Order: sequence, then C-alpha cells, then structure tokens
Amino acid sequence: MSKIQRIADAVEMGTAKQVAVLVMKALNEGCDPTEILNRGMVDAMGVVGEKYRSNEIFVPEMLAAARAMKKGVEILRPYLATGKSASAGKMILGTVAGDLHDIGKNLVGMMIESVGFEVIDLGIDVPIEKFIKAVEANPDAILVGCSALLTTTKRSLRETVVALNSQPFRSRIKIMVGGAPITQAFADEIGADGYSENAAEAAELAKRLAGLV
Ligand code: B1M
Repeated sequence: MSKIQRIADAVEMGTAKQVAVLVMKALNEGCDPTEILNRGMVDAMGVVGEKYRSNEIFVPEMLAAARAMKKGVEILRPYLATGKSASAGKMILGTVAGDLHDIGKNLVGMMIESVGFEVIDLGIDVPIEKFIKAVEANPDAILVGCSALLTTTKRSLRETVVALNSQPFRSRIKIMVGGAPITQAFADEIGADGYSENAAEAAELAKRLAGLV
C-alpha cells in the first residue's frame, strides 16, 4: 500500500494520531505536500462524505475524520504556505451562519496567506453582523471571503452577500465566495465579485480581485 493511501485510510478511520505520524513520515521521505493534501486527505474526505450519504457511517465518524484531517493539515501548513510577507492586503474570512464546516475554509485561508495576504478568520457559523463589524473595524480590509458547505446555508450566504452589498464600505471591498454547493452562476446571482472551486484557485482569485495580477 502506498504512503498516500495509508494517510487516506487513517483519515477515513478518523485516527488523528496516526495521520500525524504518517504525514510526518511521508514528508521526511520526500512526498509532495500538495499530493499528501489532495490525494491523501481531500480525496479521503470525499469518500467519508459518500459513506455518510449512503448511511455507512454517521456524524461521529464524520467528525473524527474531520479532526484527523485537521491534524494532518496542521503538520502540512508550513510546507504549503510559502511564508511570503503579508503585504498583498487584508482579508476577512468566515463560514456563514448556520454552517459548522471549516476544513475547506481553513485551507482557503492558508493558501491566501501563502500568497501574501493577512487573513482575519472569523471562524464558523458567522452571523452577518459579525462580517459587517469586522470590515468596519478593519478599514484596510480589501477582501471578504464567505464559505458555505450546505445546500441549506446557500440562503445564509446569499443574505450575507446581500447585506454586505448594501453597506457604505462596499466600494472598498471585493467579495469572494465558495464551498461545495456554490457555483459561479450562484455567486453572480447573489452579487459576489468572485467564486472559486478550490483553495488553490481561491488564492489566484484573491490576487486578481486585489488587482495584483
Ligand atoms: Co457535513 N455535510 N454535515 N460535517 N460534511 C457534507 C458537506 C455533506 C456533503 C455530506 C454528505 O451528505 N455527503 C452534507 C451536505 C449535503 C448538502 O447540504 N448538500 C453534510 C451534512 C448533511 C452535514 C450535517 C447536516 C449532518 C447532520 O448533522 N445530520 C451537519 C451540518 C452541521 C452544520 O454545519 N450546521 C454536518 C456536520 C459535519 C461535521 C461537523 C461532522 C463535519 C465538519 C467538521 C469541520 O469542518 N470541522 C462534517 C464533514 C467533515 C463533512 C464532509 C464529509 C467533508 C467536508 C470537508 O471538510 N471536505 C462533507 C462531504 C464532502 O465534502 N465530501 C460533508 C474537504 C474540504 C477540503 O472540502 O469543504 O468542499 P470543501 O472545501 C473546498 C471547496 O469547497 C472550496 O475550497 C476548499 C478547499 O479546496 N471552498 C472555497 C470552500 N470554501 C471556500 C471559500 C472560498 C473559495 C473556495 O472563497 C471564500
């Protein structure tokens, strides 16, 4: 069995300590950090999602897998982030109200930091007012990123973007959105400035929206 497959199995099993050991080992043996992340962990979470959908596993197992992936991402973080100085601008980021998923949002934050932005992460289940207050409290913020993972929280994402769009600070910020049920068409419909499908694209989009490329 390959090293990457062992990591994927440990993520699926939700054994965080084993994930930590296997990720360290794979890095020491020269595996590509992006490959570990995508093939070892993101793909494994896809399998976990499928198993949940077909009632093979339930929420506690899904939670254990999420904890295991987070442990692996913690170890990968210094290898994925390039450590460029934070000079590209400031971003406010959060998962919208009603939604507790944060692995994807955290990866997006990490990738955006790695291209030089300072990211203020408001966390999960972020009410509209908290996004607004954060932008007001950070007059140098130029980007707001909102993540939504549930079909049911697409509505919350819409309400958040609509509320941000009506604020006096709107002209100084760009809003980017993402998450598994979100599409470019939905982003356009709710009045966001940009959408990206994954964390790597999110970093490129952030640079574009900030006028850096
Ligand atoms: Co939940 N969950 N979950 N869950 N969960 C999904 C999303 C689901 C698809 C599983 C399934 O049914 N197959 C399903 C949603 C169905 C739907 O709405 N269409 C689901 C459900 C139903 C639920 C609950 C309702 C279950 C229940 O309680 N009955 C519940 C809801 C809780 C809530 O939020 N209110 C729930 C709970 C949970 C846990 C807490 C147990 C746990 C989350 C733990 C955590 O995040 N800390 C969990 C997990 C782990 C998942 C799955 C298995 C994995 C999510 C994940 O981390 N993916 C997920 C199934 C799946 O995705 N295959 C599932 C890996 C991650 C890297 O990908 O998050 O898509 P993703 O992020 C990507 C892109 O989307 C994009 O870039 C990221 C990185 O490449 N992206 C952005 C994300 N945000 C972005 C923002 C951007 C740009 C790009 O700009 C700002």
